[in-house]
Amino acid sequence: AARRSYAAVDLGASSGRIIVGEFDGGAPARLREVCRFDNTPIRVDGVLQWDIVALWSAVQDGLRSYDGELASIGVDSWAVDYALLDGHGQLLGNPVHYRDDRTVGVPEEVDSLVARERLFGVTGIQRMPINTIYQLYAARHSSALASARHALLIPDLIVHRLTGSLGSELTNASTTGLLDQRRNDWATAVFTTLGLPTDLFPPIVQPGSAAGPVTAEGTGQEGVPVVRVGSHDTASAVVGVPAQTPDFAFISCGTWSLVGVELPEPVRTEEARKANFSNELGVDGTVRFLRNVMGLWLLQECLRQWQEDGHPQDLPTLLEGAAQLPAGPVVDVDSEAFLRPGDMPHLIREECQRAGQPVPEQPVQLVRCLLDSLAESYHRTVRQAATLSGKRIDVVHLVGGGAQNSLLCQLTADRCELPVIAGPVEATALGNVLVQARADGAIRGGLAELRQHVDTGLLRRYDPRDRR
Ligand code: LFR
Repeated sequence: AARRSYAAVDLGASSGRIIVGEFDGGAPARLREVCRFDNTPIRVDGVLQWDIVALWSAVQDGLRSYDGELASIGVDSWAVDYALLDGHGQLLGNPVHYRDDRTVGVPEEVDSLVARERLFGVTGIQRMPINTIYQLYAARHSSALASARHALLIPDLIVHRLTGSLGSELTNASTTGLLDQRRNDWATAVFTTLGLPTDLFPPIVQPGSAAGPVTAEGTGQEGVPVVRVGSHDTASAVVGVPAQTPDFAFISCGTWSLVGVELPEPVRTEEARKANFSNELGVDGTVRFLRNVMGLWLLQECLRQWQEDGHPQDLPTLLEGAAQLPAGPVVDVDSEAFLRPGDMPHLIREECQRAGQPVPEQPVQLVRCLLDSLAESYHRTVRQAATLSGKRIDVVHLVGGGAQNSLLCQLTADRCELPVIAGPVEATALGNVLVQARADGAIRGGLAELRQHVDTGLLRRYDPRDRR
């Protein structure tokens, strides 16, 4: 068969990349990185925001630099954040970063308008200050919102810039806390109760559907079709999980760690709500029943702080050292204390102190502490996901950047007492191109078949070590 190439534009909280997946009829897909760029949030007038102009320019440059022929382009990105557009489709400023402190105390305010039980019963989403619902409520009196005609989630914004097409892709819309999962449509009653315009977000569109050809100048790809993929990066990452059995748990490990199981139906029970689980919608009508765990953010922020303090650390050296240490103190990584940018080493030490644990002083001890703490949270969440959903779990797939961290993978296998299959690192881009290739007719089948196109050469297995 002729070779077909699909570009995944994958924007993460700390970096973006464009990866081209090539299919020539046989498995597996071949991935080729076209470009990679930093995504560095900026603070303007005290507000933490995404530098959307820089991101868009990087996407344009990256697409233009690709010299082959593309069958289509798909875009995925992090969830919950949105950009505002006026009636002419012009951007009304940068999207605010979900870690900005405008959401402090907001979930509690919203509780008094919509009961938590009811909101979970409608939206199925874990209560986190970062959710779109809380961000929008915090912004309800802003002048930007007053002059806005549309709100677009980040990948939908990039698709709009590429094609001019307006839509809210389903998987990412499900993370907002504003989607009625019983109808897979916007929860208009919730918008109204919160005093938000009900037509702010464009209508829901399905992953796998066409968004139209590229019309944007400066991309060198005018006319190439844009396909809506699982535009929530986690939705695409889980498509890219190389599962060989339905009985798997996943950890999509980047800036965040999304830990859970794939189900045919949501679990919106009181127990699930109390355990703060989310039912995120996936490709092909699947549900990711998961919890957001704080993830490598803790490590990224420690490294940033040490750099800022004039004591830059070499990560490989730290990880080697941390592997030699015995297990030490463990903190609750999901504490809101860690959510926003700050002096992470200090915050972790404070948390240890509060919990009456030994305080990790050296960077290497801190790294060991946060990796043990992540592994502990992964273990707890995998176990809860199984209990709350009744699903059996034989293996844990750890995908994303964290799959490169062999100490984290091993500690996870040890704590979960399950084998961990680590990789692919670029599962998100892979899931993105798999959905495009299927829409194009180059590959066929359901998720189980798509997953056969993962290159097993990219995987590494970690077995749990005996605990003495
Ligand atoms: C991962 C992710 C998570 C989401 C968080 C914030 O990149 O998309 O799924 O909860 O970022 O958007």
